[in-house]
Amino acid sequence: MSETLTQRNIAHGEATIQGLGTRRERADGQLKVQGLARYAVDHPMENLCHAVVVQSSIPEGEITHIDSESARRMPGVLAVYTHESGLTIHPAATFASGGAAAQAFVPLQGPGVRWNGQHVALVVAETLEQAKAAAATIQIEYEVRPAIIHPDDPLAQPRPVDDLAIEWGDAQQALRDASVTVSGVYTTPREYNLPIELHGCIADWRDGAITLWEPSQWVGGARSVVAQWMGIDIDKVRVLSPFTGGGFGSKGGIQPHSALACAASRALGRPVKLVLTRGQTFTGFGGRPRTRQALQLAADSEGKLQAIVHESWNETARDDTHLEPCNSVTAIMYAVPHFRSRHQLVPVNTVNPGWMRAPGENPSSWALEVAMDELAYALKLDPLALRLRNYAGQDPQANIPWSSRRLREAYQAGAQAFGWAQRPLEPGTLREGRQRIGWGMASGSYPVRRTPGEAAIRLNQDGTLEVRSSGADIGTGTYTILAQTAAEVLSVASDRISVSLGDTDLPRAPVAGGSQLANLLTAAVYKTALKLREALIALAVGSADSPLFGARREDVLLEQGQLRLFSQPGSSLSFADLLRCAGRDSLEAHADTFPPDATQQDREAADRTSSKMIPPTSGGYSAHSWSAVFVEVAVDEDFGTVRVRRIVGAFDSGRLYNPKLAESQWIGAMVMGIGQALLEGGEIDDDNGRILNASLADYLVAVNADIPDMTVINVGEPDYQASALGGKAVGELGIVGVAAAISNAVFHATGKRIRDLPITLEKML
Ligand code: MCN
Ligand code: MOS
Repeated sequence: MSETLTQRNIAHGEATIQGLGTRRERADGQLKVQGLARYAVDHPMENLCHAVVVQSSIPEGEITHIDSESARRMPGVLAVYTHESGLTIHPAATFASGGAAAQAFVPLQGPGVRWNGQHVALVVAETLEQAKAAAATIQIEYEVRPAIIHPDDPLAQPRPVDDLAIEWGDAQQALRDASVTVSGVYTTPREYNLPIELHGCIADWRDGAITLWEPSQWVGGARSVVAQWMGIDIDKVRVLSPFTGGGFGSKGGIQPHSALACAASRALGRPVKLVLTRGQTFTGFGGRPRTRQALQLAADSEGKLQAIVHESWNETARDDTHLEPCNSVTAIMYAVPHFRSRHQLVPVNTVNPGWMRAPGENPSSWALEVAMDELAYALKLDPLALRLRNYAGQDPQANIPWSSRRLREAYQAGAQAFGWAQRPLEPGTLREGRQRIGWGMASGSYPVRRTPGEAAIRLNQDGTLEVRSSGADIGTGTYTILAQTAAEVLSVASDRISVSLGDTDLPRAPVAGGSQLANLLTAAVYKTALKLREALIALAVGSADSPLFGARREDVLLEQGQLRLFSQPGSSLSFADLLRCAGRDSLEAHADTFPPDATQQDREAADRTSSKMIPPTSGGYSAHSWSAVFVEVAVDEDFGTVRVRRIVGAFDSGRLYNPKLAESQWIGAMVMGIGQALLEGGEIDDDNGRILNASLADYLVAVNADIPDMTVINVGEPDYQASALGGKAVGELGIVGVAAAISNAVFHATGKRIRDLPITLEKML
């Protein structure tokens, strides 16, 4: 820290505390940019060997022969594993069945192939180069069977999802009676999670126990899956993930390649490193599935919604289930008297799709918010006015009040910052030379989940504090906000507080998924810090050698890392001195946010299974974050290229624990939304199910040059019905609605309605 900065912090007293609500820099930021943060596969290990995965080249059938003889004879090769080599991996419970594995698939347990790019062999060698060279010589023969590549294949067998059948009123009748109706079919392609850090791990089996360095959004879940895969007791598994270079959902459940690393390490008695190549990540795990939504909206002549009818599907794997709940926003966004929605799963020959930032909410708002735009034009109404006219004052599905809904404020603040009032109603009227200009908007939301967790804080002999939790920081800011939480309660400068995360030896935490972790862990740490505070005061007044001995507890105060009496500003005692007077090496507090009647089993389950995730409507209020997104696009008349020129997002995520980090989450998510709208889409060969653009050169994500002027506005206020400290969901909210706002802006520019993502230039011509 520079001299001047230190002096300024001292001069401004509480600036050094940096409690909740402060725009504190990322605590791990310097480590990351200096290369000092150690990622899973960078962990130094003696005697490490390297594994390379071989993937199938057919979408459906059976392996009849694998010729791995020459690979086995190559220099440095330690083993080649196939379905014939007896590497046993047991199935583990998946998220879809309340567990924590991303996929039901366990590799190398049989000759069957269900998708192109399935793991079918593993080569382990002394060096990575040797393993790669050997893997390249493996020859596989298949008996190929007919595959179902596209959900529209007449042989596909859609399965209805009863849990997602939502209905109130008589929507069909209302549709027939309404004066204005619109209908459309809205589709999204396969989209892929492409965090910068590849999926890879180091597995180290020794003496009947395993340690796994694994980039993870949830070490607790990963540990329980590894125990199931290996058929060992959960106490024999430790998973570490102090740093994760992004996941966007794909590291929420541990993926099957990690089972291979664990099993190979056990078989060889050596630590094994296995990293999927970027290409292999497209089929080693799934991103967002293809979705299709047919929507019908009906309104009266005033623009009051009368009915929404919604039919949707998402593709899933043939032997597995990934549910993308396409109606999650459709059912709650607007006040509508008649509603009907049905969702189906369509099994195809693909790796099981998975979570990708706002699974469900993202496609749901894509379709709904474009359809609302279409309805606005049909009614000759401003799209924002239409939304305000149908504002839902309470949750129309659950029929309970919102915990808070500052969506009206988001509309207003966003519209004002954008200059929405200047927008001409007619499409195709704004232009600059050969550029057609368009303005579009959309709303978004994301639920607040309330899963419990635990935390610990330790005061060390030297007066430093350590906050401990197994929860993850995947680039979001967990390290930073947990230090801020403890800093606030204990009145200690946040840089005197270290935070340890991402290790199953630390207190239990649920998945950093569903944008829930910040609320849960700040609450757990807050409670723990209060407990530690009480313990410090008790020690100060109860230790004979303490200058505060004999004082009343309520007269003692914590200030700037010291304890003192209210009445005597000069009477201070540092934490380190307190420990010394009390003859203690350290002092530790534990607390949790489980309900008081939670059993040991409940506590364990929360950290091992997904069945304990608590829905947004528990507790009598419906808790969601809300957003309004406004976009300006320019569409080139000659080339059909669409550029986003500016984007304004206004967000209600309740109270922000660190506005700087929350804003950067919203911005990052809006960037991803721009990629989704204009660039991203898996190209799948309909003959063989191969992903044709499985590389970062061919699968385009938004880069700096695609990103315009961005403005984010916070309209949230503390919401203590939603969470203990008043915050709501942040991480996924920012992507929701962005693609719809861009499509709506494209229509406003050109009069051309694009209902099929991404909005590429050939669709514009
Ligand atoms: N925050 C805040 N105030 C709140 C809530 C959150 O200031 N009321 C800030 C904090 O800095 C917190 C961050 O926002 O660390 C995210 O908090 P939260 O919304 O609780 O999300 P999680 O911590 O559960 O993180 C997971 C979430 C998800 S589900 C995806 S997907 C996603 C996302 O975070 N993936 C990401 N953001 C990501 N950001 C990065 N860099 N990389 C990913 O893979
Ligand atoms: Mo986020 S897709 O819920 O990990």
